[in-house]
This record gives sequence, C-alpha cells and structure tokens, in this order.
Amino acid sequence: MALTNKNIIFVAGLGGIGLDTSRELVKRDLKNLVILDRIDNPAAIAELKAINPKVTVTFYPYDVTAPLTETTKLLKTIFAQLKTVDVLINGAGILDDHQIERTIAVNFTGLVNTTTAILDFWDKRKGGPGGVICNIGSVTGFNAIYQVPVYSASKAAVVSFTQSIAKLANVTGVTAFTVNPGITKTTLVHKFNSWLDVETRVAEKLLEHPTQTTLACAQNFVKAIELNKNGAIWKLDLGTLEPIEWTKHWDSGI
Ligand code: NAQ
Repeated sequence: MALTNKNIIFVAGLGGIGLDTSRELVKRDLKNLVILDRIDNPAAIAELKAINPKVTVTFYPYDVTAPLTETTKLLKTIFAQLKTVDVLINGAGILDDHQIERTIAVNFTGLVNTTTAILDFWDKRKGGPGGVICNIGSVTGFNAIYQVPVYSASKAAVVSFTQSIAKLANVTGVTAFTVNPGITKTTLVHKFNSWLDVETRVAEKLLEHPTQTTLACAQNFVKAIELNKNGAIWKLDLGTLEPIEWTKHWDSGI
C-alpha cells in the first residue's frame, strides 16, 4: 500500500519506537498522521510537522485504559475531522511485571478496546469501508522472556488476537497484522521489574546481547505497513524484517 495521501491513527506514536516510526511515516507524504498518546510532547509534534509540511500532524491525549465509550467519542471527533481513516496502529506498551493488571490493561485490553471501537466506523456490515490494523506485538509473544511472564503473555495475546482479526477480514472488511520488534534500544528495556523479582538483573542481562536501534526498527515498521499483508506476523529484529510462519497444532474446523 502506497502511503501517499493516507490517513493514519497512531496510538503511542510518541514513544521510543513510536516517534522514530512517526518520523518515517511523515516522510511518505501521508495526508494526516493523528497521534494518540498518553502524554503530549509538543516539541516532538512540532518536529514531525517540520519534517514534511505536506502532512497534517495532530495530537490527541489518549490513555488506552479509558472506557470503550470514551474511545468511541474520541474516534468520532477524529473521523469527523478526517472523514476516512486508512490505518490504525496500536503501539501502547509497558514493561513492569510488578504491575500485573496494568500490564494486561495497557498491552492487551487497551489494544482490544481501541480495535473494537474503530470497528464501529470500519465494519462493512455497518456500511463501513474497512481498514487496516497494525498491532505492535513483540518477539516475546513468540517465545517469552520467562522472567517477565506477564508482559510476555500480554504480547502473545496481542499476536493471537490479531490473527483472529485477520481471519475475520471477510466478515468485517478489516485486515490486520502484527509487527513484532526484537530488543530495541528504548527506555522501556533500560530498567524493569521481573515477576516476583525472580531475576533482579533482567535488563542488564538482556542488554548484554545484540540489540537494534529505534531507527532500524522504524524503517522496517513502515516497510511492513507498506507491504500490508493481512495476517502477517512480522519479526523486526536486529535491523531485519522477516515474516514468521505460525505452526498450526489444531484447527477448529469452522
Ligand atoms: P516506550 O516506553 O518508549 O513507548 C511506549 C509507548 O506506549 C509510549 O508512547 C507511551 O506513552 C505509550 N503508553 C504507555 N502506556 C500507555 C497508555 N496507558 N495509554 C496510551 N499510551 C501508553 O517503549 P518502546 O520500546 O518504544 O515500546 C513501544 C512498543 O513496542 C510497546 O508496545 C512495546 O511493548 C513494544 N516493544 C518494545 C520492545 C523493545 O525492546 N523496546 C520489544 C518488543 C516490543 C522485544 C522487546 C520487548 O518486548 C521488551 C522486552
């Protein structure tokens, strides 16, 4: 999908991976980039606007743990402004296995709710035009960092949920795929709590292994959006972009 003239909503477009991805996106001559994030960063928004004056960049504060009704209200405002939205990127995430409920609320429930809310506008059964959902999972959704089992499971849930949404595309008109970064140098992985403190040096140990930069990750992130493959599970590790083959162990048969 050529991104020229497209309208994109980016949840968590100002984070470590998010901001570099936003920078790459505005280079593509979008029509609108609407950034939703928990905390505003006017300097970053100004920078994004300056990169490409052809792209309208707007920001709305959004906490993904908000009730579904509030999300719908915000989307109503955005759809009224833009008329159409082509892509929704869900990227909010926290890494702190001391905060069990919050991890699930931000990393998983928030993503499910935002997806559910936008279906109201996109679902072809309601006369909607369909759309594309790009969810940020993690390689820990494939194989856990077992010292952070709650975080890892929340990302496995993102991968699973997205696979179902992709399979429902013929019903809803909405396609979906995940981008799953490997360890990427952001504040997220700088220092974090393991579950029940089973490993006090989890961040230090992790960062002894090769990592990638947010720029490398962002460039492949945008490539994956351009490839726009329904049901794809992209691995973005060590500066590469690779589709993952998911092993089928069972089939519902329906
Ligand atoms: P960073 O902390 O910079 O960004 C997190 C973003 O989520 C910020 O924009 C923040 O404002 C937003 N956010 C947090 N809570 C929110 C809320 N309640 N409502 C709305 N927005 C909220 O971290 P980052 O590394 O840039 O992470 C971005 C995404 O990539 C997250 O979903 C993260 O889980 C995912 N990710 C990061 C990495 C990494 O190494 N940095 C990896 C994979 C996926 C493999 C590795 C890990 O899974 C970590 C071990």
